[in-house]
Amino acid sequence: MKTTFKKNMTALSLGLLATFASVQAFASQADDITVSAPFAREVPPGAPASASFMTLENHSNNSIKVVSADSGVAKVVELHTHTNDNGVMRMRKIPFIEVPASGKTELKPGGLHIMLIGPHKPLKMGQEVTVKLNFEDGSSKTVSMPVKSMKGMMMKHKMPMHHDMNHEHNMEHDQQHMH
Ligand SMILES: [Cu+2]
Repeated sequence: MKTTFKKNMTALSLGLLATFASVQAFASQADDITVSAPFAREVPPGAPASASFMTLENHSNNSIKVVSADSGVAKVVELHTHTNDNGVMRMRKIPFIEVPASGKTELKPGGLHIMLIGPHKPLKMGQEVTVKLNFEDGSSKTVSMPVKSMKGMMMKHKMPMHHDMNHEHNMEHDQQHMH
């Protein structure tokens, strides 16, 4: 269906093309991704890093990769995942975060996340920060999100429902919980 539409488009004037391009005809990967429930983790002064979490939903029939991210709040921004190394949670940098065709990828504590290394200032609950997601096709999406405290979430971690929130981010960096 898309192919037919594109063929027809070539017959149209450049002016029309420009008009359509801004809508749906040549949807970028950024247009095909919606972001829900984004937030960044509150960190105290001097903390080596924070992280951003969100759910990415892909509305296209092709898988889409986030290949990098930027943010004004930290010196370095990396895509990370956690691995369980004989019971020790470690995180490592990964080259991309993939969102399957017509599927969802959840970035959450203990799993995939966007690492905000070297925050320029403490991230305080109630602040709003932005993180820019860069996709494989060169398009990007700027996501605005609140800063949230994870202390409440951490305290619930003995409940089975919240099992996957056990593992704080900085375990590899400092081998201890932040609070
Ligand atoms: Cu990390």
